[in-house]
Amino acid sequence: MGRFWAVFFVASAVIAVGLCWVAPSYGLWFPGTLKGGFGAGVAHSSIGKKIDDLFYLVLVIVAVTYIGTHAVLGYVLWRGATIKPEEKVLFSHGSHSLEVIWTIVPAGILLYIALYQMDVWAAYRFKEFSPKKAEAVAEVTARQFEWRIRYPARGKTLMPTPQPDDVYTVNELHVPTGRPVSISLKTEDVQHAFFVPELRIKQDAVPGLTIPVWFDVDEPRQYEMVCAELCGWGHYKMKARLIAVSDEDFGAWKDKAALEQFDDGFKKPAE
Ligand SMILES: [Cu+2]
Repeated sequence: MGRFWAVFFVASAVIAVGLCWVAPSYGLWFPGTLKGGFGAGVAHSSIGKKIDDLFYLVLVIVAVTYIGTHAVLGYVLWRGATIKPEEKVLFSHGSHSLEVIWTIVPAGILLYIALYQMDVWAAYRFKEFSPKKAEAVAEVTARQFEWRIRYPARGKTLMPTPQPDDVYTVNELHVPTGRPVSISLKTEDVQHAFFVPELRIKQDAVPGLTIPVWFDVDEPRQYEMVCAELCGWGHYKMKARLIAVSDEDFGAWKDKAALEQFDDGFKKPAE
């Protein structure tokens, strides 16, 4: 039976690494465009790519540790299972130097990760380090159970309070691609979380706060936008779309949306 467990623990490590290796080609990895091969599910924002790099760094460290510990575990189990009756068994009360090593090494690794990720964290979360020219494109207000979005009219800047010529959408956030933009995230009731998996952008919406969230989108297409905070019975319904389009299309969409919104049914919109 001892041999079984020795093989089991070594095999589990090999299978886990193998699964991680092939998962991207089957789309069982990060959410993103499925192109097959390694790198499937690439992030579609610049900060998302940096977050993925951090993920891979941690994954490699964890994988090496995991394989190492399982190899040692397998070896010890195998030796125990195959020991001959005449062989002497070694009794040990622990090793002080080993204890010191496996305390200092993980502490060093943790410290390294903590320092290494600081730039990404700062660029993602701190206003001073986020792109200065990120245009405030919309105010996104979460409520049970939908997203209400308010945009300034074309050529105007987003004001903290609603303006008469603002444009509104529900569950559809339109943004231009290729440049940093920001949204003002709010909630009308409980705590929600704004999450666009393919951009790796996630931010809680906290009652009483207006939180700026910046990102850029590299490819014009539709992305899934969901609520990532269990916010009530209809949480599952807070599935929306982030529609990224080129700069010209964004302006044109806004004009069209404004015309439709302010159409009073009497005067036809100008051709
Ligand atoms: Cu929600």
